[in-house]
Amino acid sequence: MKFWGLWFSGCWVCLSGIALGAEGVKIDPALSGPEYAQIKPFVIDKTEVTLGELIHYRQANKFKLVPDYQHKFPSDLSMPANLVDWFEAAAYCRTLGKRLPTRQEWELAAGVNRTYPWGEAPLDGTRANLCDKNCKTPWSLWRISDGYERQAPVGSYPLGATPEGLLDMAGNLWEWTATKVDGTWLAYKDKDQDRDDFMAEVIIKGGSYGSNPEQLKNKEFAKSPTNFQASHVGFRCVGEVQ
Ligand SMILES: [Ca+2]
Repeated sequence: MKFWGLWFSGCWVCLSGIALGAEGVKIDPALSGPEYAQIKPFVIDKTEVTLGELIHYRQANKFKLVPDYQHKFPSDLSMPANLVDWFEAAAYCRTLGKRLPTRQEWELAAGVNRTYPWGEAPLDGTRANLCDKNCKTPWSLWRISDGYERQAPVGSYPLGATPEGLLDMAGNLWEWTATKVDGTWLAYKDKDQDRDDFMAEVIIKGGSYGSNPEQLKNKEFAKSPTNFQASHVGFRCVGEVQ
């Protein structure tokens, strides 16, 4: 137990020094075209939520930390939070007065009029963390190195930013949305969640360190069961603008 205490006291030191995903970027949907004018402006986290932020949240909410916790996560607290199911991600956002983005909000933030978050320039190891030569799969891109086999610290690829400054919208981790595969919104209901919601599948966006370039395009998506905890799925939150 002493080890855990030491580790977490170190965590607080680290927390003061990492880029927090809570730093937000305002998106005005109307700027993307009149067809989006019905969507209200929103603020979206600049980065994926970090491991440090998730640990802070779990400590504050007295989550029971299992003994193998450390082994499931990398020790760098600026890494993106992962192994987080949809409900915990939504609860985290709720705690901050925010929520998970809808698919449409996420795509507006990534850019509906461009191929990648940064525009049309082809992918290389400076713009996103994807399945490069370090990835060691049959679809690895042997001519590209992004420097990481798996996750990278959030914000490691500034050349991959959107014009507004959003980072890792392509790659690093897939990101939860609040949109089910049938296109309807999945509401987070704290302790009164509908039983069917635990069996639902939602849209995830952006691709991950294990993805090919096609999956990192703004319009692409995948789907995931809400109760899935995966090392390649993380999240960021959005806040509504008053
Ligand atoms: Ca991402």
